[in-house]
Amino acid sequence: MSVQSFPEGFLWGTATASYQVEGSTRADGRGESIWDRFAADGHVWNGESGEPACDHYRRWPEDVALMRELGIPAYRFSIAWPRVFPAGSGRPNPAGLAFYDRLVDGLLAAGIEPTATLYHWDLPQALQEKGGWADRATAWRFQEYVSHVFERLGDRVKLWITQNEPWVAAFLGHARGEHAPGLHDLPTAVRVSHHLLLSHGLAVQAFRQMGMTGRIGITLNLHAYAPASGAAEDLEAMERVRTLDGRWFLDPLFRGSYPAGALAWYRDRGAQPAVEPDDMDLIAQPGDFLGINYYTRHVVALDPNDPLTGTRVLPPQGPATEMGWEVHPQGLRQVLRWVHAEYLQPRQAAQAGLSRSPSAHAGEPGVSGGASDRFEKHRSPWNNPLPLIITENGAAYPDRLVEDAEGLRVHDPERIAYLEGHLREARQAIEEGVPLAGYFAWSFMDNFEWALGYSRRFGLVYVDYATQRRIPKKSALWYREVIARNGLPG
Ligand code: NCW
Repeated sequence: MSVQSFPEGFLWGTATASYQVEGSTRADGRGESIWDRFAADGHVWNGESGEPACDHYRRWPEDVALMRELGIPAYRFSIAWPRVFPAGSGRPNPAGLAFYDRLVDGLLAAGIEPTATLYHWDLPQALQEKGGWADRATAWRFQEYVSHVFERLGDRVKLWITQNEPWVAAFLGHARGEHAPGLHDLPTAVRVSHHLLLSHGLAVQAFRQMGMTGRIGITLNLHAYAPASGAAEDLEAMERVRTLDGRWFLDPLFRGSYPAGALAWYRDRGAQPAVEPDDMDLIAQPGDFLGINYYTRHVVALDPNDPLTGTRVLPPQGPATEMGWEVHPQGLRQVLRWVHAEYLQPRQAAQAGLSRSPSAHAGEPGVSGGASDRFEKHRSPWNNPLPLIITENGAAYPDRLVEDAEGLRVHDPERIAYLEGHLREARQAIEEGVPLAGYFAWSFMDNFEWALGYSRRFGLVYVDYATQRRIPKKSALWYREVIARNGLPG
């Protein structure tokens, strides 16, 4: 059979996040998080919460064994800040970090590359009470927390993600009120977005100062866009929303400034980031990779009634997932190419023009980029100065458990088609010169889908919540083949 191969060294994985899978929200001294509070206040579908989720806190050995069986080379998990610092700062809780210590050792023993996200939305509630991410000081509390984590796990974790989807944390959490802490205040959301970026910069700074040998980057959620019509106003709406969502984070990270149009848009609405001297330099420090979560395309129309962006996203015309998100694999390639051309290439050109790079790791990736043996072995694509990694991509469908002659099964052809379509586009982007180094499917298993509770299943592995039994879906078996071949059937 012919195979459409991925580059040697391409990193295949699956992803989860602490609050979505762990459960045990009160075990071993864990503090309350903003999501515990948001759920307790009744903001989640059907009154659900992250308890017990997938009971991953206790069942992780079984989960790691299953990953191994499924041939998954890397596992992206997130660390719950309230386990490590129950009050957000001050005294660390040794039992909290001990959990991640065991998990990391268990993964390595199974030959699985641990990939840690430092913030996937579960802020300690104690810090929320002091202002949360709207308070600049939270970025420094984050730096203390992550420094402690680097100290303890940095000898074994070689791939780190600072912030997951800061747009979602800032705007869904503080302007749209759909996520914790459930605020409806645009000026707060804009302040928060700056402090999230600042916290990323402070984490990178600590990572470098501590001489860590892994790689660190941030993960953004990026959509593809199309205008609802050829009318100038829809084109303008599309560009505006691309700027408010994507460029709002990419420009500070890669160019050291917020986009002027977005600043003006927010200023007209009484909102602005509280930028202090040196903030932008901290934020723009080069990372070692950029993580991209891609799920869908937004077809955008002007909508003067929308107070936040003055636009709206049209309902999908074609196939959509159970999230109501349009299935648009071509958009993944568009996003990868766009980020590469608009942000990665200009930065590399600028760095090539400097006689000495300001960053210790930028010149000789794969050498000073410091990598585990797994990465060291491979020359490509990890030796690109700034590779991209798809840190999430996947789909929710209404999966049903069926019993046939072979036992319990979940047939999920739509998810397989979704993943295959997106992987074909990712591979095409690589052919076209995009330095894509890895792909993590969201998610390893069904889990707590935030405000939608357990009503959406993104997993490659089905979770029967009544028994906590795990049943690999057909898509998991399909993914195992893709990984084993390092490619798709031709
Ligand atoms: S909700 C969301 N997700 C899902 C979640 O399970 C995961 O933790 C996240 O990283 C799957 O991937 C991410 N993202 C929120 C996107 C919301 C888009 C809303 C657009 C409104 C205009």
